[in-house]
Amino acid sequence: MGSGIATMPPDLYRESAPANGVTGGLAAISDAEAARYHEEGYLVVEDAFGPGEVERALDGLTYLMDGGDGDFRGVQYEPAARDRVPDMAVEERRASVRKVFSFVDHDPRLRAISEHAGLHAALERLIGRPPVLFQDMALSKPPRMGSEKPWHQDCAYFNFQVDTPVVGVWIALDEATYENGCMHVIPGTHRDGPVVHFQRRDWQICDTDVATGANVVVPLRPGGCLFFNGLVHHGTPPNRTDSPRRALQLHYRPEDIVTVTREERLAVYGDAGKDVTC
Ligand SMILES: O=C(O)CCC(=O)C(=O)O
Repeated sequence: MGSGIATMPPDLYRESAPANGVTGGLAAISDAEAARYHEEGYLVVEDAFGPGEVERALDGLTYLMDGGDGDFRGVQYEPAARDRVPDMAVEERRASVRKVFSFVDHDPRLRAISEHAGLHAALERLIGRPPVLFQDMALSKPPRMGSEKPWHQDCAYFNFQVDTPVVGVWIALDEATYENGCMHVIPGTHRDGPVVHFQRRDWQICDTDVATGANVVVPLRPGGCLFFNGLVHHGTPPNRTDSPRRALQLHYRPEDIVTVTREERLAVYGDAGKDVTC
């Protein structure tokens, strides 16, 4: 079996043609865009959120990172910085955050974006039923330190029956570029269903199973967002720049779904008894 400290192959994320986006914000999502989402497994919307909404979301994150809510425990730091966090000055501490999670009940500015009426209308169009938020996080790639999130399917992490229509919403809070680790997706892969994941650099699709030739890169300006199917293959390379790359990632599902046990999920997405040469 491979080790969890495998290094990233050099050509895993290509600077291919950027994904086509819808302009005109969330209201511009029509039946044609919804059909494209179902076909390709993703939809890019430029200017989905305004500068004020982005600024309020960043303020909410800063408040939680700085300990503004004494009950909040959802801050995770980059592994390379973790040991030094207690001795860091506030700016360095903020710049070392990798993830902030489960925040909607701790900050009204972040809750507001998760309940945004235009976002919910768009999600209802994509899901076909009213959306229910079930996971909320902010993903930060600190300058030079922010690490790769290897290619994966998000549904490999959720204990839901395979055909559950899960939609991820990835909202850029900084400009997201190829260089600083923006999203990459492989169109249409959701239609092939679940694939086996391996515990390597993370819980991920085997690098040699990734169809890198079909990779699409998703650069976004702040306030732009990516809707993506819970089964579409996606990943992000490391941040190789001197600027942070911060984003919100919210996951929605319909109200009525069938859940499965962890063991049942791993029987579908896990590598037990399968090709362990990855
Ligand atoms: O924002 C990132 O770097 C990766 C997000 C992602 O794909 C995930 O957390 O599932």
